[in-house]
Amino acid sequence: MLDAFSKVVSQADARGEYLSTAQLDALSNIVKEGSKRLDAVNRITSNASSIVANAARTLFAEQPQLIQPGGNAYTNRRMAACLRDMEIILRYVTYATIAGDASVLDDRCLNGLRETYQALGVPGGSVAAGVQKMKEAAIKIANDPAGITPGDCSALMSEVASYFDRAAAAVA
Ligand code: PEB
Repeated sequence: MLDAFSKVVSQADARGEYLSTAQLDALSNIVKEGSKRLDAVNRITSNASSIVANAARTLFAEQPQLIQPGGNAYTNRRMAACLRDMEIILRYVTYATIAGDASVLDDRCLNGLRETYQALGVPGGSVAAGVQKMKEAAIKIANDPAGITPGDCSALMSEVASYFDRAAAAVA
């Protein structure tokens, strides 16, 4: 598991080089813009259960076969497993966001997930659709200008979006 800093260190060390000016500038920017990152993660984390519940509700409204007999969220056990999976994915997206690097998401959540779903018969495309719904809700909450010092969060929001997209692409 790497963060934005250890990633650069490990890349430079692999080449036996000092950090480049471009690398230092990028890290400097992460420090300078750090409060935005902390605020975004804090907002997503504090709204995690509603992000998951609303995304699941919309997913089941769009794909009602999932909650009908034979569906992958039919029975309380499968429904609980589904909500838990969405919660796990959201949690790893918040870890990647605070780390500024996708490796924690890749290594601890997405690695082998597609194969797991294939083995279980869980439709990966439906999981991906649920992840996209969480993305929309999380960005809306994190990017809300209300009650916060105004600033440009577009780069951070596209970074957050990229972690959700990465999770969706890993299972779709
Ligand atoms: C991944 N999910 C399930 C299982 C595992 C995961 C390992 C099998 C064991 C179990 O049931 O607990 N676990 C999960 C994860 C990590 C992990 C992401 C990462 C670290 O350790 N059903 C649907 C939707 C979708 C869904 C499409 C969006 O209709 C998910 C939610 N996951 C789902 C279901 C099961 C499951 C298990 C239904 C249970 C499948 C079954 O037992 O029939």
